[in-house]
Amino acid sequence: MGIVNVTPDSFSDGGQNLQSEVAIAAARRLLDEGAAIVDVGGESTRPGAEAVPLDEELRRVVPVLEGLVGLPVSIDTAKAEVARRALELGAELVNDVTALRGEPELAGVVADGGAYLCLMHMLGTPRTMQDDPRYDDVAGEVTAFLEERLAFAVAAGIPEERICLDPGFGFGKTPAQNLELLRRLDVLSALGRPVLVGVSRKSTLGKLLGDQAATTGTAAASVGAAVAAFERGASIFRVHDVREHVEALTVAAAVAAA
Ligand code: HH2
Repeated sequence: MGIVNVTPDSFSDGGQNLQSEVAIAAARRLLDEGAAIVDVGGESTRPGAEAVPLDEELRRVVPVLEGLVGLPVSIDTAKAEVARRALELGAELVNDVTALRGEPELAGVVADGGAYLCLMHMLGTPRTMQDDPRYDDVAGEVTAFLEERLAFAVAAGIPEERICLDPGFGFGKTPAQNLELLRRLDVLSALGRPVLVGVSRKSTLGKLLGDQAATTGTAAASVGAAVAAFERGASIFRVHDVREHVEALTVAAAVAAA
């Protein structure tokens, strides 16, 4: 899954794709590099980010979605109306970092549109999530949360076969908690739904490489984390650097299958 952030303030690529023609070209490039789908988002969820009003989010993403009709697209939104417009324009998957807790109507939009859905774990909100997050057992608690959200989504009419689960790296987790969650990803994989991971360029990676003030990580560090996630059952990788991940994961998958 290639990332296309149509925002002024995303943590690693903010402002790059604000013009819709630039975002459309970026999305096409990610697909050429081997992405199976591109995830278009108009609201940053980086730590401390403010919510974006509906009008502004639509203004950012609709022209990009119009330029990608016929191509495999996911919409990264927690807003029912943004998802509805995206599905009308051919998006196949709704990637909701609030796991259907943001807007109750979103579940019906996904069900009625016959779309795929990603449910992600987050502790708190982007504004507050990095204020001293605590867990007794991070892998168990994240898995229990996603199991409950999966049941909620199914009860709202979304077929279970259309739902993937994401532990939400960096969303209310310290670097140590992110690493433990990654090491114990098999606990989430055991639920039997496809696991999506978004570790790409996240600050935990930069901190691991020695910069305690890092807000991003490198492409090579991201690939290392993705391979570790693959080995623990992840099958969908939300990434900025598609070519590097496709190459590395092709090799990791060949080793697993040999
Ligand atoms: N991470 C971000 C945004 N959306 N969706 C899922 N399912 N999983 C993630 O880990 C995830 C996500 C944050 O990364 P990015 O889009 O690069 O930055 P920003 O939120 O600042 O736009």
